[in-house]
Amino acid sequence: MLMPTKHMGSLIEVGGSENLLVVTDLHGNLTDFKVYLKIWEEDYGRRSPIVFTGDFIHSMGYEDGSVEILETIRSYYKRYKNFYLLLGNHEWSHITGIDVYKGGVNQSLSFEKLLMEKFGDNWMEKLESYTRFFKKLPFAVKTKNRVFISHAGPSRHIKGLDDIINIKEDGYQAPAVYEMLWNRYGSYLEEDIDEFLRRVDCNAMIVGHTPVDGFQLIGNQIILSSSYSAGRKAYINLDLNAKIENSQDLIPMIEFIQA
Ligand SMILES: [Mn+2]
Repeated sequence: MLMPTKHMGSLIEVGGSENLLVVTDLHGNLTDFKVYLKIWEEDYGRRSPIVFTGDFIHSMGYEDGSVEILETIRSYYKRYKNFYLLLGNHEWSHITGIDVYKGGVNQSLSFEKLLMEKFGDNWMEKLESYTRFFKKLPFAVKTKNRVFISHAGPSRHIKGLDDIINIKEDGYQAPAVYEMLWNRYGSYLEEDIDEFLRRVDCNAMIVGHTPVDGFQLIGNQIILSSSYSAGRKAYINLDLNAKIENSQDLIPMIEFIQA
């Protein structure tokens, strides 16, 4: 039976028969973004769905391509129905007005300065339009073969899939929202991952958010670094028809890019 893709509140249930490409934190790295776009467009002819799991913006020290990335993903999001984007904590900072810092640098403020440079007097309108766009973004993907994909997390405040679907109901500063965007290993343990997976009816989860050497396994969670990483850069070519019983089953689907 071919399960169609469904959008339900802040959750996308991905069905269909093509592989799903999973790409994590770009952080304004235009070079890497173009590599992933090329893979999607040339290797997969745009037939496969692709998901970017948030933190598109805020450079980590290199030339900041945040605006170029945003302009492209926003137009692709409108044009292609299999081009998925999830919210990250760095986009969230512009929705809530709560600044994010990296190495003592206020990245939310740096983003505003970048918009001033690029757009002059129109920078505030541009920021508002980006913020409206960020507010449209869902929080998670669940695949038909039971893989849960989000920017970060899990959160103990999620009791079931409905709590993901309706996660924005209590505003962007609700604990479930905060933890699904900010939690790292340590604020949850392996048993929390398994409990979360039971609650959302999945067998493995993929997150970005924490820079690792390509990927790292934490029980049934894979932390994936596609651009901003602690070494290699990897994406997942997720076979939606494979049986996924745990995170180990996803490892053969990890692909590395040369960068
Ligand atoms: Mn993040």
